[in-house]
Amino acid sequence: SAAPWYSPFTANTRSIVYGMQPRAVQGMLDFDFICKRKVPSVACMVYPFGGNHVQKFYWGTQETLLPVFASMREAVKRFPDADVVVNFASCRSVFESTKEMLSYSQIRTIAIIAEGVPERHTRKLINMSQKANVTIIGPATVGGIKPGCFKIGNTGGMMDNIASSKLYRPGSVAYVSKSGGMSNELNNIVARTTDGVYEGVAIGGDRYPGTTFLDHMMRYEADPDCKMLLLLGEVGGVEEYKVAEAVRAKKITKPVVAWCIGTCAGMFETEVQFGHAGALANSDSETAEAKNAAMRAAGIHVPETFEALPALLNQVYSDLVQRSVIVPRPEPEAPKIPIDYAWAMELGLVRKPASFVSTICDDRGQELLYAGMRISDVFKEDIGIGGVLSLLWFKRRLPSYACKFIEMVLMLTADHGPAVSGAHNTIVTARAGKDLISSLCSGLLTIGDRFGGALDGAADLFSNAYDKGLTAREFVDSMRRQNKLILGIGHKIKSRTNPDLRVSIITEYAKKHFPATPVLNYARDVEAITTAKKDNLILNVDGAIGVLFVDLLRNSGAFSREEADEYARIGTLNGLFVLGRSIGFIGHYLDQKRLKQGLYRHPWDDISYLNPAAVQGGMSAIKNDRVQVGAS
Ligand code: Q5B
Repeated sequence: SAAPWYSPFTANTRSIVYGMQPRAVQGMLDFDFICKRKVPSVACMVYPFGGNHVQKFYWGTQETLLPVFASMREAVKRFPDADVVVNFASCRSVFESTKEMLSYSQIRTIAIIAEGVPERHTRKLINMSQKANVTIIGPATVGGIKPGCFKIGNTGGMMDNIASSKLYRPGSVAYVSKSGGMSNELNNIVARTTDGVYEGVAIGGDRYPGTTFLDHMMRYEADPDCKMLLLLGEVGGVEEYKVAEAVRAKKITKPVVAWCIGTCAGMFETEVQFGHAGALANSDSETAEAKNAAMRAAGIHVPETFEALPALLNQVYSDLVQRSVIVPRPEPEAPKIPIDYAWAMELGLVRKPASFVSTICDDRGQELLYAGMRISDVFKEDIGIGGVLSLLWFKRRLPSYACKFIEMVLMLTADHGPAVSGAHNTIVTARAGKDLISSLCSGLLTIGDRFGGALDGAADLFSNAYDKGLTAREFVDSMRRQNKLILGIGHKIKSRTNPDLRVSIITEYAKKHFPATPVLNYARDVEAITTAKKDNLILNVDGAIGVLFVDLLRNSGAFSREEADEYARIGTLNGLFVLGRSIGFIGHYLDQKRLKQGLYRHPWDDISYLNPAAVQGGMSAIKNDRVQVGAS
């Protein structure tokens, strides 16, 4: 059954929130939850941009979805039980949107939050709402609250505020004020001096509020569950006189406590415009002093000062209790308030082990930090890509010769033509129509012990043999005995007679700038033995970089021996080849795309199709011939 006229908000009230205001909606749902409402007070939202969709909210500690409609028409059609609209439209669009809301007969109450609504618009809306018998609260208001039933938007502030003023259960005192901020103060005072708030409305600070003090006082008078009325007026306007008149005429018979703020205005030599648009006394009768006196004369309980208001409230309340007009109810257990994790963190109330630990880069502050170095300093100090790599890989600045060495490595390894395994795969993948990242990954996945990924292995083998004190000959022999290839030795096309200039460049640089190169020297001794066997068993580019990096880690003074060993162990050095060669692979990908190369298919004449039977029989490969299954 429909709620009585004096009670626009009940525990079953359903509303539509107009505007994308997730914080306000969450506040309303949190309020509902601690009031133990059965269904959320917000049925849906209306947001004209972005189409119909759903938004996620908390219902207590669980999550729930609320529909968002692009039009008011659809919202009212889908939720015919929604009779309240909380209108968050801006002052520019609030007139049109409220007009539309007034055209739906199911809407009985509209709260207008916007400030700065043109007075001519407000007056038109008031006129229309009166004809449609719709209650408008606002404009320029936070709204209102009815404990246990309904909270308009952001009224009451944070949930801890709401809980400390016991707004989760009804009391006996209903108030009306202009200011939303002051209504928070009233919530607090009423909770401390009486059995609590029954309902509170802030009508807004504009000169023409949608509903007046008297409108709400008359509702409270009619509502049997409300036992005591409280009015917080302010300087400017004559609304308080209307309430005084209603009391004098016995239209309001319940005890009223009232105070009109702005009594300090008399201390100023000229008229003072207080915060609200309507808070300016245009005549003596509009001063707070005059209005307080008139209300007192009409029989309203008016304290001498605002500070005396709590005591007076308590006195009037106690009298009602004594006369059994109010029978205090047992205090329910204070509800547990679910608190957002982010907020609890900020308050220092919770902790949790982080899922990730990260120590190299911090993007949270105003400036990005690489291992603690501000990105602006990275450029100011011109540390180059070698410096950036040393920060992000080693978490420290390395001496400039080391940064230069890193940059040389990246430049030397950037490419070695289209024939090498990785570039070949990148090219084939690009020609299969794949994108840059797929083609790059295809090339990178080729890198391993045999191609380009021998740096870590070489560093490990050579430095271990060196540390054990094996002679180069003993090392080579022990590898042969184990039937193992020496990583970092050997090249498909480079040899003693066709030396790899990349190796000469990087080793010459190291000889000149590194404090010492013992592992490189050892590798050179090994190379002398392997090249004596076969001309192409040179210290190759992977091997040279691998052993030189060990020398750098061990002798630069930037790392402890433990750190140096760890970096070699965890795959750092292959990372150098991967990083450098990515430049070339991307180049090959772009080259193929530019050349609009079609799908690659390997030619038959370059594949030996061998008959399995023939292979078993020890016959040699049959080239360029179709294999006959079972043929001998
Ligand atoms: N023998 C590189 O082999 C290659 C031996 C060895 C002892 C060895 C081979 C090898 C270790 C892995 C390594 C990095 C496959 C290479 C790179 C980047 C690149 C690539 C580019 C770029 C070459 C002939 C005889 C046999 C073998 C013996 C060979 N290697 N003995 N230690 N390491 N090296 N990879 O020429 O008695 O006749 O049976 O695996 O360091 O990837 O440009 O292409 O920038 O992109 O095919 O530079 O050395 O020689 O296998 O026919 O062997 O020498 O046991 O002896 P080959 P094979 P035997 S740099």
